[in-house]
Amino acid sequence: MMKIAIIGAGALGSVIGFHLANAAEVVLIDQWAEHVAAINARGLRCTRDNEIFTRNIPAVSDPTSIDSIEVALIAVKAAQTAWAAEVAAHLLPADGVAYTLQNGLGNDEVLRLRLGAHRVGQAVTTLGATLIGPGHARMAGLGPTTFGAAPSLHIAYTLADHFRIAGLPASVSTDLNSLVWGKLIVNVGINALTALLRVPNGALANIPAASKLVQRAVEEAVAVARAAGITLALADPVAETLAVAQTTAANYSSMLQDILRGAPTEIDTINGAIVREGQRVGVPTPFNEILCDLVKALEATAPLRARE
Ligand code: KPL
Repeated sequence: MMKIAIIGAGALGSVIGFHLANAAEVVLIDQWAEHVAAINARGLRCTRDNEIFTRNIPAVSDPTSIDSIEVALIAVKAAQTAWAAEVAAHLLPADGVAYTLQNGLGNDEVLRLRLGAHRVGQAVTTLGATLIGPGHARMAGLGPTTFGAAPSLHIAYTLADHFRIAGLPASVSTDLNSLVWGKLIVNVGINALTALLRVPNGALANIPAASKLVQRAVEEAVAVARAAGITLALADPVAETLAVAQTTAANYSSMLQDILRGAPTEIDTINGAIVREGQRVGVPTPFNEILCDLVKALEATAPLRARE
């Protein structure tokens, strides 16, 4: 059986690990000690369609005791990517590959710097997941996962096969960049606004004043993508972003979840990436700049928040 380490067992990592344990030998690695202790004591719980399932999967915070890992799936938040790169460097053999499933732009570069380009792959997932509490995740939507063909077509197909055997839809693409940007644009439109407005995703699709803000964020990002020569996998990016908000209507976006638990957000790799790319290709991005500043101010003012 293939031995896979999931580095970052938050909402996404836990849901993937839970399913993948059907098809592979899985070990979960996470810095949150209470979560790791709960998984080892009571098993990893996963709520799916209002039913709770439990599976015994080993979890550790300190990866030094683990060996013979063939592939690492990176599912940490952007702020922990450098840590994840160190862990992967320790765990993987010379020909082992780390695939990042993270949101936004730039995480793959952090991994490449530590592991080398020949050992880093990227995947785009539209799986929806929420962490309910220590040791317990909820599958919020069974969207497909696409693995990039680089750096190893063989490993990409092997991972996609393992996902499918585990009940998670998956495929391989030679044109991952357009999917990476497609997902980025959806996150640009949904994540910061749901965090700032403190609403589930559906509010952005159903309340015209909020949909208008999604449109502004997305249109700027699309202009940057076009100037950067990216072929987008989305035919109508604003409509498709609003459609994702509708199909995930009850979901709290990952950025809203970060804000609610007082954790750093991924604003720099999402809206911040649009601002940086915009500067590089000469496209102004004032609306995304303001979203970045507002989310950073939201993070920094958390201890002072007025309560009812
Ligand atoms: O990817 C997401 C996220 O929350 O990060 C979406 C698609 C917006 C679903 O919540």
